[in-house]
Amino acid sequence: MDLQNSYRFPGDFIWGAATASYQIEGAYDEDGRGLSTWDVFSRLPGKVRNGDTGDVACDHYHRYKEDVALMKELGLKHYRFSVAWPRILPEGEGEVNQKGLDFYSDLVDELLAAGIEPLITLFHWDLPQALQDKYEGWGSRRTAELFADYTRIVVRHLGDRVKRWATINEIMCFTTLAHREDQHAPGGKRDKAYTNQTVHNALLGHGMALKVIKEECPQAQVGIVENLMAPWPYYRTEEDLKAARKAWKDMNGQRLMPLFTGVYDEEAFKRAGEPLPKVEEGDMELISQKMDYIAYNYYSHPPVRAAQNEWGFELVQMPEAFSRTDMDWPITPEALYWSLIFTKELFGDIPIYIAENGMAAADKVEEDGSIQDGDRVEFLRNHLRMCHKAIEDGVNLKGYYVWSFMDNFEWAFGYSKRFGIVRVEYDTQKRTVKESGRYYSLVIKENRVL
Ligand code: GCO
Repeated sequence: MDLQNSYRFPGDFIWGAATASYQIEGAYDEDGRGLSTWDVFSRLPGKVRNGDTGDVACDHYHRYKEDVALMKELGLKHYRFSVAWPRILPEGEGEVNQKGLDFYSDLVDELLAAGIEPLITLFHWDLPQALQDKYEGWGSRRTAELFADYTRIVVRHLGDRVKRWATINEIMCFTTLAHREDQHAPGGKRDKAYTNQTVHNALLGHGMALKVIKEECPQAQVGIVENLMAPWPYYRTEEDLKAARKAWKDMNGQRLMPLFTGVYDEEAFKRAGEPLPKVEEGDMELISQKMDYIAYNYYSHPPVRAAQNEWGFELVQMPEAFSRTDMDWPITPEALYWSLIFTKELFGDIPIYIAENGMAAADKVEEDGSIQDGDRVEFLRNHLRMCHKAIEDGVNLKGYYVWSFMDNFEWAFGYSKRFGIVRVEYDTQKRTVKESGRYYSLVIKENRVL
């Protein structure tokens, strides 16, 4: 058995880890940072488990040097993080906060000095509260325009050193989940017409920002990060495969079809009984500008099988005892493989990054202080095998960023869920590399699944 050559990845494969500003930075009112919608939402009673907030989080704002040193120790070559808009523009527009820019500039320098290449997400949900108050946030086109202005400021400042950019992370979470389920900031249940308009305005913001980045830095690699709905064939039969393909297109269509084709899938809206958003002239051209890559966050998805109903498919619910993460999400690596295949079928050879993948586990600290998170090791191994298989089958998968570099504020779940390959002790801010961190480190070093 030639271990060295089994599950080996291409030489230029991107191995990284990901985080997001509100989840790790803390220092919520320091150095001129304005409030974000998450600062406000997390303070509303009952919205976040245990009343947790991101006020301190992992205190990364003060400890970024230590964190970058740890990344280097682990051999990470790439790091995805997000910039907090309210650090740069406390009011969302108008006066620029130099100290906010300095923080990210120093972070980028620290990373580059450690041989780690940054991928910056410009919006990972922490909208300046001022824009929510003044314009209803993403309910208004104005926010899309201001997002482009903010993007220009950040890219002018960091674009000489940062080559990879993601405009927006997971549109559904701060639009649909926020306004239908009231689970995410800014919250407040709204009707479908409003919700669909927030999705459109966010897509527009993506398009406007992409244009700005290309104007400022023509060489930059720019894309968007979407949470992948990943229906996959329950059985490997032609019928189930056809059903899964259809389900995949239907479920991701609201965002991926306009991004790739410049049109909304009217049929899909009709079937779901949903109003199409109001679109102005030129919007769809902006939204569908060519991206350099598409990035997915993938965690879990049930399979589908063929069904005699109006959809042509039905979801197969996994049994209660099926293996699940600490979020209660079934562990379904096969779904990732099929989504990569369907992307190739629908959108051709556009480079793909997995911008997040990982699991929450109820980690236990052993007596010797170590964290033997074998469940997370197994999770990573099985998902990486699927990535490898997809590449073998011709998919242009270019990179993988594990979620997350360290335990952090898991939105409505507060600090109760741990996704890190590094443990954070919140009372002391002590970092400890978990077994999964060591495993991932070795994967990177050997460029193969171990
Ligand atoms: C997400 C987010 C992350 C989450 C992770 C785990 O994009 O949903 O980008 O912030 O923490 O997905 O739920």
